[in-house]
Amino acid sequence: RFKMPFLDRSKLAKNPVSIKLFGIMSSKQTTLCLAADLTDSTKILNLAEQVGPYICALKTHIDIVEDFHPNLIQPLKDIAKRHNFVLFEDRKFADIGNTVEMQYSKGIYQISSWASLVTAHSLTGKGVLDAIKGAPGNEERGVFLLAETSAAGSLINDTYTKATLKLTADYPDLVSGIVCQNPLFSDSPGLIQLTPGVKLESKGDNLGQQYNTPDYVVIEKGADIAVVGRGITEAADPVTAAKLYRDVLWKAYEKRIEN
Ligand code: UP6
Repeated sequence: RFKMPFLDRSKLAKNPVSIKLFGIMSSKQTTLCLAADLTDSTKILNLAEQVGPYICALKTHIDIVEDFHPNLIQPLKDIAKRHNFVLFEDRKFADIGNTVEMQYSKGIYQISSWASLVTAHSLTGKGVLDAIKGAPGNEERGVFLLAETSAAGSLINDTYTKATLKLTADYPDLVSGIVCQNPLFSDSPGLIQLTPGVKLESKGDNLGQQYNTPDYVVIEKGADIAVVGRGITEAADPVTAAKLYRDVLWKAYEKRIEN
């Protein structure tokens, strides 16, 4: 678990999006990434606008949007710019490089043209990263590699996790950080630990999601950015919930760097 403040770590980061993220986290005092897992474009835009002040990143699963039209992208980008957060498409690329290059830059979503951040599995090895690195699109791009998941019964084992970290080391300019549940990379403070499966009420769902509380993931498990989806989207008042998660997560971060 890193005790070094984000601003000091940003000086050690090599990926431009992680440098930007560390800056946003410090200036807005938020480590909250909203998982905007909604299937309606207007609802996504409204939520993004309302919680914008409290988040450092907005994570999408763009392929679940039922009324998707490319027109969604510009207003989303405008909101992200106005509220100073990063657009993050959780595509979890996992195919051969050539296919990933097309999935990342082509089709109706053209992810590389708007998402500064994407997730990828390390399963198929370096081809995924080479593809994302070389594909046309935004100059500014970063990848979060999955080294662990929050899912019960996940097939990822220790060898896979370690090999993922090794792969990361070969792409310092491209990889922003790691999606994981434990502090795995104490030797690389420039990387960001992104931890999903976070909820104040840490009871899972009926499809294997496992939750931990904000305090636990930040203080005990070293999360830098916490991903919160249903804890916010399904709250009676999502805006109040987002503010609450932001406050609790930031206090936990301050406590971690103090000790
Ligand atoms: N996510 C996980 N666990 C992982 C990786 N990614 O939950 O190991 C993603 C899910 C979802 C979000 O795809 O978008 O984080 C969690 O949402 P929730 O808070 O509503 O469970």
